[in-house]
Amino acid sequence: SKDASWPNSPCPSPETTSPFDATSTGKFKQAIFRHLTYTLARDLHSAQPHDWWIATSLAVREHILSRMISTQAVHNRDNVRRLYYFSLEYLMGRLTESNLYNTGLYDAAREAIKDPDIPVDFETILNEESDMGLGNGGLGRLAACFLDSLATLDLPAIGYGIYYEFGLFRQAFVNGSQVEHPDSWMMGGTPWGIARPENKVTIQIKGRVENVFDDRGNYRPRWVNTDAIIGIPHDIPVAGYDTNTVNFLRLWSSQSASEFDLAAFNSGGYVEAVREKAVTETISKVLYPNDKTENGKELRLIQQYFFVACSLRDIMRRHFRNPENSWDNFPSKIAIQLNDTHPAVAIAELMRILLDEEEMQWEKAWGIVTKVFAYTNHTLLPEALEKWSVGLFDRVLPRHLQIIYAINDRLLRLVEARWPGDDGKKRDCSLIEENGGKSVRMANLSVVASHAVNGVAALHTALLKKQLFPQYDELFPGRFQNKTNGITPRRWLLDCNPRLSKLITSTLGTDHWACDLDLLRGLETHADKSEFQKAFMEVKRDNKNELAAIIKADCQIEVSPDALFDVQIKRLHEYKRQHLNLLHILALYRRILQNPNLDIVPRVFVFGAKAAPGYDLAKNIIRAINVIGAHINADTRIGGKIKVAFLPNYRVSLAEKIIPAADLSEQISTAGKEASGTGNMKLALNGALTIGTLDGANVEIKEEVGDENIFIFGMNVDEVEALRAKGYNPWNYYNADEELRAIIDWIGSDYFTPGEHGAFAPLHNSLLNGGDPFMVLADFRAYSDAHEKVDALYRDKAKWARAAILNTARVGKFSSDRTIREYAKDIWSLPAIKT
Ligand code: B1N
Repeated sequence: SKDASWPNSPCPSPETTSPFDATSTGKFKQAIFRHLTYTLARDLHSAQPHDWWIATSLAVREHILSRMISTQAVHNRDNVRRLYYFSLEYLMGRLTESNLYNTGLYDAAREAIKDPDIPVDFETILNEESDMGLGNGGLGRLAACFLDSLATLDLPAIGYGIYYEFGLFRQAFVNGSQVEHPDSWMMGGTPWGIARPENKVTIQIKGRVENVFDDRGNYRPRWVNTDAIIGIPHDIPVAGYDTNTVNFLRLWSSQSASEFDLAAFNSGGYVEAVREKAVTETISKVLYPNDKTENGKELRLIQQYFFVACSLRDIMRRHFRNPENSWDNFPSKIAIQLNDTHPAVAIAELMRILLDEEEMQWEKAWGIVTKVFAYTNHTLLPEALEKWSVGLFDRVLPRHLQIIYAINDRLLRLVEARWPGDDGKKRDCSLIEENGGKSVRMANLSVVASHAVNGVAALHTALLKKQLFPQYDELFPGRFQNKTNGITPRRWLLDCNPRLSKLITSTLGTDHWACDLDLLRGLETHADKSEFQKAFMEVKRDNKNELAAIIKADCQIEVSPDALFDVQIKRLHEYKRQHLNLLHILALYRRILQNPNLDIVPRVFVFGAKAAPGYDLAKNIIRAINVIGAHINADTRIGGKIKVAFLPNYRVSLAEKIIPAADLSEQISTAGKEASGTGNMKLALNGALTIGTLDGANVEIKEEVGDENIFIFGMNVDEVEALRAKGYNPWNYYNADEELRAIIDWIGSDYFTPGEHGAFAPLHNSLLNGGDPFMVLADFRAYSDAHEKVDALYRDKAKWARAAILNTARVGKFSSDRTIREYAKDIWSLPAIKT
């Protein structure tokens, strides 16, 4: 199968190209000092902790790069089929530690850092790294877990996205309110991003379409008067765990193409020209911080188009530089996965290239497009389904809008053939929404142009077919499928919880569980042994002590590891119902005040959550938790039985500290609203029990861990729908439940904010007069009852330990390795390539 004429042959082996053998402590140490001197120009006296971090990172990086070069050489030489993952978000977290683990160099590095000439310890060095926070939440973190699994499974894959100069904002609290600060994660340089100016591409935007016909009467539109934008790729290597495969993530930064606009320069417009340049460069400046909230901003559409247009050019360059390749084998070499609709404009861009530049016939072009693209839907929430007003779309991408109309014409003809005269079906299927000013429905475009569409958990996929797209499920039978999300067991157990990892490895007698997570089932037989229970809970206690120190440092709150750590960590959103958690905290607080001898298990309520900067109600909920929490923490009457700690600036690296220390995992969304959730999987894997609704992947977690090892409460999807149909009125619950009424009145009073009237009026109002859209009141009593069961089980140390162990033992299904194997087999037809 090897093509000797291909220039990269023969492939050099890593052993011959690696500049040094970093596997020994001595060699690793040499590399650190070499980089300190010759890359950073520092000596031992001037080196700062940040320099030691860069030098350490560069020492692992050279090891990884030699493997990246050989992996890519084999992929190119053998002209392999590749998966291209298109995502506007990658929530990578820190890279140095995970790269050390994945390459097996962790111990060598830790030993090397013990050198007396290095004045900082290993942990301090690793803590120097800023999170690479180029995502909002679950969707962006899923992309990062997928990259880890793709490389680990030796699958040829490249991620494409934007090299945002500013990732998700840093969060601080001022008087309990969220304040946003820019996340300048690149400041001081990052050793993991490798600029590739030689692979820059130029793309076009805006302008207008001239309707021209060629001499045979064929429509040959010309897209003219466009603005040019240059994209510069930056590659982040992605090393698989325990394998030589190194893939990469290619992120684009924007540059102005008009740098040498001599006309402007000569006419005295120099400053204008440079200002214009700055505007173009804003495209890759900042990640939009809106998790599922409408934006519809022009810059966002430009970001989307910019990165997919650059990426398609890059894919074409790679394909056509092999003389054996042509458009005919393009779909057999290339699979593109759309991470939600954010990159869906790629569909129109590939059609434009094929029709206008390659002058291909429509049917052939459409055949290529539908073979290449597949689409993952991540939400059913109507406010998160992307729609672009036709006017805006026309201004930014006039030719693409024409093509979308042309796709729609053919689609509506298909619909007419299938359901003659049915205007309702046409309205449902159309790519254009006609109500309230025309707009383009990106999800409809994505379904129509993809050969496979998937939801991210079984329940979500069922609802996708039954509620969101029943018309397409009928029109395109078999197109919809489920791919339940997963998490990488490397970052989310092996790296973040070394104590538990060590215990698992010594118990199972193998460390292979990190790439075959079903092996954790081997722990089931130990779940009843008191020795093992003791060891497991000792690990948990040590992790809780570590988190307690962070809570002390970041929140100035003293907490005890004897308390039950009750954790809710996720974006702040009404549907996730952090306010339901708050109602329960207030109920407990009130019960203790009314009965100071009340015998409850002491609890620490831990929160981590960022609110979208423009989402006022979410910000009000943050303030309420902080202010009410501070009041409770300061109340000496309750003897420290409950504490509330809202950790600021929740992010991947903080999650890695919280998750190993959690006893209870809050997954309490209104049934039908959370597509999957992935934090639920991370917490269960680390031995936390879930209190949750039958929503998203909670349903499947329950199936795996067993009914006795999870606390399910509240309405299911059918009950939510039935109640909504019958007419939901929160006042009925308010009036019928004395305790609920008291705590809601309490929130509505100024008790917690003396001198400040109506501080929590937005929250209070949303629960009552606002109609309580996420049915918090309807689920309150069931939630409170479930917490009593939690309390009872926690008192029985052996029973709790058993349940916690069985959670860890039984969630192997939720490895992203399993998820990626399913995508590779059912959607991508992607074989592994060992290099
Ligand atoms: O995607 C995750 C799921 O586990 C979560 O349940 C789901 O809420 C999350 C617009 C989104 N869905 N939609 C988004 C993010 C950013 C944005 O601008 C929507 N995120 C999810 C992984 O499947």
